[in-house]
Amino acid sequence: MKLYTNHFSPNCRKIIGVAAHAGQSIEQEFVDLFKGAQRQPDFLAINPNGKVPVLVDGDTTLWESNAITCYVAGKAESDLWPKSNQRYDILRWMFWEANHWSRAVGTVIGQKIFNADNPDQAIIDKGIADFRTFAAVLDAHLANRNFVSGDGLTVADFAIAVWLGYTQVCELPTDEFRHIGAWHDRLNALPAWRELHPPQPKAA
Ligand SMILES: N[C@@H](CCC(=O)N[C@@H](CS)C(=O)NCC(=O)O)C(=O)O
Repeated sequence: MKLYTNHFSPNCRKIIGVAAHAGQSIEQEFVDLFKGAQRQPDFLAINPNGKVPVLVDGDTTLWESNAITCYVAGKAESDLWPKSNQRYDILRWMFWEANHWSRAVGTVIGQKIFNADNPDQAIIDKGIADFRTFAAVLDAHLANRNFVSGDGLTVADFAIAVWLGYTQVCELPTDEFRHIGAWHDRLNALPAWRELHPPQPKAA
């Protein structure tokens, strides 16, 4: 099983965290996004969108990080992707993550990391405003539960929480949301989570 990945990418990091927690070994091939490797013909042949992550496992080629995350947990027969109707609730939060949460934080990452030499403050402000809107939804949801879906950890926790690793570099106002903070502390108790060190701009 090979993951085409980049360590700056939160969408890649959610898969690496899930694989580590589920005990699924996964080979990693670095794709240099800063040098445009994602737009080369050999990469476009496995993902015509020109984006990481991409997973290749035998005859299976998958793009879209949340699909890959479920595939990896499923292959490991992990409770992170339970074989029950809870999957629909998990998918609800994965779609929420893809449509709202990741876009808010991703907007800020785009400026602070990928446009670090010339960031657009108006775009950053919009991303932070959107972050506050959706963080309020997540915070209320987590007020009386330990994890995003059901009673235990699932792929949804990894998919959503990975964006909090960018709190410092993106100056996200996460400390305004105490239930999110408590949930993140629970994740930080997990070795597979702690090993996903948040990336720093220009660090690599
Ligand atoms: N919805 C996709 C988003 C993939 C995505 O935006 N990947 C970014 C890195 S996080 C990327 O490859 N950016 C490079 C580019 O767009 O040129 C997923 O969840 O996999």
